[in-house]
Amino acid sequence: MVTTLLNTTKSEEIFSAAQALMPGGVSSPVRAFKSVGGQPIVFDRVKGAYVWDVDGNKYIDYVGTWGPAICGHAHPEVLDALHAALDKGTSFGAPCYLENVLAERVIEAVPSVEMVRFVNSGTEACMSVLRLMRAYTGRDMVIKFEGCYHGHAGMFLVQAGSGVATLGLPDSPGVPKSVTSNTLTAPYNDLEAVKKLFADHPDQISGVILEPVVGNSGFIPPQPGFLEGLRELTQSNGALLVFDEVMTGFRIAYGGAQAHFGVTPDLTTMGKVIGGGLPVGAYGGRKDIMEMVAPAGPMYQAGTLSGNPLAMTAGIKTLEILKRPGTYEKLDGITKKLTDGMAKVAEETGHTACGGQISAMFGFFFNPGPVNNYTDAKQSDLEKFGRYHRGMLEQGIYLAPSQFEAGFTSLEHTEADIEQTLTAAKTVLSSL
Ligand code: HOZ
Repeated sequence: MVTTLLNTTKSEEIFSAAQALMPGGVSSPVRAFKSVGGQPIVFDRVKGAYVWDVDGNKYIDYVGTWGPAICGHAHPEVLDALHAALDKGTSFGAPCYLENVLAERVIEAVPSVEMVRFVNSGTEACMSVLRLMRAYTGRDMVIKFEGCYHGHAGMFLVQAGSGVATLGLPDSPGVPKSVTSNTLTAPYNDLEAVKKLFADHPDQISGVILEPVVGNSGFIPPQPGFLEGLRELTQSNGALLVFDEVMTGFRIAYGGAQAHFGVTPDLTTMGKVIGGGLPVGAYGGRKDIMEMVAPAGPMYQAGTLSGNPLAMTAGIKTLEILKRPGTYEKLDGITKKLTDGMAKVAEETGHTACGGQISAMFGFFFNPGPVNNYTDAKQSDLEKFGRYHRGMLEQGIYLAPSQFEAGFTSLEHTEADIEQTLTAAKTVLSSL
C-alpha cells in the first residue's frame, strides 16, 4: 500500500462526533465512504478545481459537489452576483424577474423545453415529472432502467443507482408495494426489453424515464440507436419520453445530452448545474404538456423556496459563463486527457480497466468492459476500487467514493492538475 503523510486528525474527530448527531454522520449517504472504507474527509473550503479539508490538506476535486461546480468552485463572477443579490433578500415567495431570465436561458438552450417549472432539487423535479407524465397520459405505469437514479422518491426506488447501488441496498423499506407496483424496469441499452414491456402492458405505460448518459451506476453512455429507439417506441405506444438531465444538463453540452445526441424527449428534468451550486431543480418540456401544471392546469405541484432569487442568480451567471465561446471544447479536451491518460496508466501498471468520457463527465471501471448496463458495472472489482480510492485520496486526489458514480471536471481544471492526477494514479496503481 502507498504510505501516507496525510494527517486527517480533525476530520476524524468531527466525523466521529457527527455519528451521534446525524444518521451515519452525514446529510446524504453517498458522502459516507461506506463502500471504499476509511472515513470521509471533512471539507473546510472549496475554490476552483480544489477542496481543502479541516486539517489543511488540499485535493484536486473530481466530484464538483456532485456536479454543479462545472465553472469551478466559488467562481468569482458567481460569488459577486450572489453578493449583490443577497442585499435584496434571500427568498420572495412571489414572482421574481430572475425566474424569467433563467427560464428564457433554459428554454433557449434545451431543445425539448418550451416551458419550465423551477423546484428545489433533482429529486423534486423527477417526482413532479412523473406526476405530470401520469396526468397527461392518464396512465399510471412508468419504465425506468436498472441502475438509473432519479432521486429518492418512493416510486423510483426500484433497482436504483447512486447511493442505493453503492450501499448494495435492496429496494428501500418504508416504500409500500403499492407505490412501486407501477414502476417497470429494464436493463439500460436494451431496446428489446422495453419493447416487451410495452407489449405486455398495452395502453398502461405513461412513459420512459432515463439518464441519457448514465452517471449513477458509474459512467455508461447509450449505445448508438438506443435513444433513437426509445423515441420511436414511446411515440408509437402513445407514451412520453423523459430525459433525466439532472447530471448531464449543461454538462455534456450546453443543450444537454439531447443536444449532443440529437434526440428530443417530450419532457426533461434538470438540477445541479442550473443552480450554480445553490439548491435547484427544474422540469420542462412541450408546452401542451407543461400547461397541465397548476395554476395553468390541474396537476398540482408547489414550493415555498422554488425560484428563489439566490438560486436563480447563481444559475443565470453559471449559464452565462458556460455560453462563452470555447467552453465545451475546453471541458472536453481536459477530460479526454484525463481518461486517455488513465487508460494508459492502467495498461502500464497491468490493471484491467475500462472507461470513457463525454465532455466534462467521465468514468473508470476496474472491469474488462464493455460496461453497457448496471449488471456489467456490478462485475467491476469493487474491492480494488476501494483501495484505489483510498490511495488517490492520500495522493491529494478527491474522487467520488463509489465505483457507481461518474466523475466531473470543471473549467478550472488545468493540464497540470491532470498530469498530477495521472502521476498519482500511476503511483497508486503500481502499488495495488
Ligand atoms: N445525485 C448525486 C450523485 N449520484 C448524489 C447526490 C446525493 O445523493 O447526495
